[in-house]
Amino acid sequence: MGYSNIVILTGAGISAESGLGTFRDKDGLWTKYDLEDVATPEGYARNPDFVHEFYNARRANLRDAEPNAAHHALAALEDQIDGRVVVVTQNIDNLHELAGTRTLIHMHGELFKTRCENCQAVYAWTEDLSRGTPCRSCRLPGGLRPHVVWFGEMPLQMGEIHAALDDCDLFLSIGTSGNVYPAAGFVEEVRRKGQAHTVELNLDPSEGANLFAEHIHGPASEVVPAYVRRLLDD
Ligand code: BJW
Repeated sequence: MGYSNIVILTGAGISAESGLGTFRDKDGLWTKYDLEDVATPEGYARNPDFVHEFYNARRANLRDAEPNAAHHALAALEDQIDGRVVVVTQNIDNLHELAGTRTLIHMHGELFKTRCENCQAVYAWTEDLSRGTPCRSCRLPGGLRPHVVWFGEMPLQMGEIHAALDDCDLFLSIGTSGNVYPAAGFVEEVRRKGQAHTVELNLDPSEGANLFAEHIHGPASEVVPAYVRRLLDD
């Protein structure tokens, strides 16, 4: 195989076995919450307290979560392969970095960060947030929101992502249902260039499964370490 430029897109499925819920599975977050209420700027403007409660509960969950074998395998791949590995995650959890992944793009933001809508400061935040929490930078209350990307907002670091996709010779998509753009369009972007092998590793076939050249179905904690071993053995 001998790949030297690998881009790996990850989604909620890679963290499912670490105890963090997915969105669109049968017990997923979007079966319990209306995404219009908790994952849009309009929902936040209507009821900021409700949105803070939603993210406070997810922050509390994340404080107890640990990376699983799939996160560790991707970190080992970056360490051991003779080439470049870029992980682009849609997840707002910190499990890739806890496992040791270094080249990481959080395209949908980070749960353990907050952003001030008054002064635009972004900084680490692992505790509860509320409307009254004053910003550490400008000191004003009312401006702190989760540093996450909601529907209708622009995902982060898109220039770096497109550059990595342009150069890659292997594109892996792990644990994502392929419902949310622009991430769901990355495989087509890679295919248009024509130079990369594309592989989906997911519990079930995703929305865009037919766009991938190779499919490996099963729990991420099993299929990802096995695939990484294959890459490192070649
Ligand atoms: C396992 C497993 C195990 C389970 N092992 N696997 C038409 C075309 C193009 C775009 C659009 C369009 N219509 C609308 C849009 C825009 C919109 C969009 O895509 N909407 C769709 C619903 C159609 N996109 C946006 O708005 C994005 N911004 C944008 O496009 O900006 C452009 C722009 C903006 C302004 C002006 C001009 C242009 C932003 C999207 C933001 C998404 N945000 C969320 C919330 C983030 C914060 C938070 O976490 O609360 O991101 S929504 C949610 O979905 C979250 C996720 O990152 C994202 C993707 O979900 P994911 O990871 O795929 O999870 P699931 O649950 O769907 O799937 C899990 C999978 O794992 C399943 O397949 C399982 O089988 C599998 N699995 N257990 C392996 N153990």
